[in-house]
Amino acid sequence: MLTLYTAERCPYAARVRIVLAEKGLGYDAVEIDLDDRPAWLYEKNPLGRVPVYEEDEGLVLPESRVIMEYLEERYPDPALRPDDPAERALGRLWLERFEDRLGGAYYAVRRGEPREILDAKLADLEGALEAQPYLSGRDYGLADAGYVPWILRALDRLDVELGPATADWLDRLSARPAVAAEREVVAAL
Ligand SMILES: N[C@@H](CCC(=O)N[C@@H](CS)C(=O)NCC(=O)O)C(=O)O
Repeated sequence: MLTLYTAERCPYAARVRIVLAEKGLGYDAVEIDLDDRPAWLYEKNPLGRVPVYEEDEGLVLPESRVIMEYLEERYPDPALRPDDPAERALGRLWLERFEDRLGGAYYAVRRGEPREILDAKLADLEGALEAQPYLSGRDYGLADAGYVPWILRALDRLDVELGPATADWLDRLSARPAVAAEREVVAAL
């Protein structure tokens, strides 16, 4: 049995929900009220953050990227990493540089700061997706799952405009049930 301590509004948790759905893994979702977090959450993650992934056998993992990569290694089929080592590395780089390439600018706008930096980051994303269909290259994978939750929330809450290549990427991702389910979560927030 798998459990995910999660919050619908949390894009980091959304990354993990997408990967679990892509892998066809059933799990118990424990929704955490982020404004009134239970004390026991700190026993599972001393930082008190979601997501936290737990297996009945005892494994408890916080940190969305660590969870995504664990799920990929533990349940390699269907693969969410390209076969090509260079594309794998580029996918990892997208996740490693997430704060710089999107997250930092997104949260700055959420805090009420000017949106120029976010617009510039979205322009960079557009440039990358003009050159290749998915973030790591030819195939959909962890990097796409790792960015799309913020794109969905930026569209819904920050009224951003996507360039044509990013909009096409989002359409392709949204055709996947795992991402379509997250679109519904965001629409209902
Ligand atoms: N680095 C963490 C970030 C997780 C995170 O920031 N989660 C937010 C909700 S989206 C949270 O739990 N915030 C509560 C807090 O920071 O105290 C990850 O990748 O999982």
